[in-house]
Amino acid sequence: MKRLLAANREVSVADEKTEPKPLRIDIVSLFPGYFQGPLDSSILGRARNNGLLDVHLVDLRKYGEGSYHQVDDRVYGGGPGMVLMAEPVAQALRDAKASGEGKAHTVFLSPQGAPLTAKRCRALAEHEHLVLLCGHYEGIDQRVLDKEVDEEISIGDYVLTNGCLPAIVLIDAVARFKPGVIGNDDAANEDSFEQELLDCPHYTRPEVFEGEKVPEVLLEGHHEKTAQWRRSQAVTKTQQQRPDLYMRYLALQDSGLEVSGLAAKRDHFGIAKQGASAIRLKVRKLRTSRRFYREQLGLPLESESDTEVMFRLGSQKLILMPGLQEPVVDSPVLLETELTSPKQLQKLLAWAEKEGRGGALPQDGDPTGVPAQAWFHDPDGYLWRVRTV
Ligand code: 9WO
Repeated sequence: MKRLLAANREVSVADEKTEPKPLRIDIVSLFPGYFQGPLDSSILGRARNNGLLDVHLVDLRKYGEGSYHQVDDRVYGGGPGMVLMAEPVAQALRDAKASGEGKAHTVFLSPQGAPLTAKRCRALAEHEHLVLLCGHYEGIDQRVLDKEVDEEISIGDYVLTNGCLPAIVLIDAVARFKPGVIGNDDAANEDSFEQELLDCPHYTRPEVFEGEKVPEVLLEGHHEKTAQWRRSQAVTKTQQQRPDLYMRYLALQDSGLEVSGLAAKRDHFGIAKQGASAIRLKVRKLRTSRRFYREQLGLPLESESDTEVMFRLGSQKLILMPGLQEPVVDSPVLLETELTSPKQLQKLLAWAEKEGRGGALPQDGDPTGVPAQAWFHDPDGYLWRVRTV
């Protein structure tokens, strides 16, 4: 890391033209004091010292009306609480936008915003000037938002007392995508979220801590085996902790050429796409499963007896048989089917979300539209991905 930094500095002295332009960030808020610690410390502090980040604080209070510098007023239509007035916010934003050289991109941090993701951070890092608007009280007059804000972003589904902490979170997450900020230019790209998986566990000295050893594979110095182990740890962790991300990961690596333990397991059982003519699933109660697959999923029944129920699943047969004692925990299969109507998907989705067994999947084309894809664990724990046609 040290060597890289030194090298960067040398380059910038030797050839000023190749020096990257700093990302200018203007933060418009009522509490400039919020930003002191986080932006001065650690990696963000260093990025500012190295000229990679150029942060300016804009005190909204200075744009207030009258001798009290009033910035808020009561909300039209009644109800408790105060709202930031359009005029001071508009003036502050316009000044902030004009303070940079290039075109500014203005972001309002709010619980009503679109989720902050790695993808969004990467896109934000491409701008040369960001203006971040931090709200306070119950919100901001909508008219100034409509006029002056390019994008409304949320860092999560909770309400805070103001938008300053979200702005800090955004700056931190975006800065990591600026080459040079985290030393290694590739580090942000290698990050787990870019690969749709959570991180694997890490270990350092000593080899034994309170009786717990570092996993053997990490001590062997075998790079390929280490990479494989990390990968499979990441997959398992993602599956257990974030089934939503896990489903996205499966969806994205549809080609199924993974060598991880899980993909191998999936292969072994045969997923709908991969050749096997029949998939056999042990279930706890034949009747219950039959009803779920028949009614909730609308699978066509092929044949049935006291000991077996056979459905058609695409070009394959899905054969249910009794014998499962407990629901499966890490589903060994990914089953897929197409639903006949958006209504059916909605019903399934409502059930899955209520039971905490699944959710909607992002659409390729239109992320805002009615969901056309969902995932869930069926009553026996088997993993499904369903879509409408
Ligand atoms: C306050 C409030 C009080 C009663 C009923 C509803 C209410 N909503 C709000 C509210 O949303 N206040 C916000 C406070 C106004 C904008 C700035 N504030 C804020 C931003 N809180 N939380 C965020 C935020 C921003 C980005 N990601 C997550 C949360």
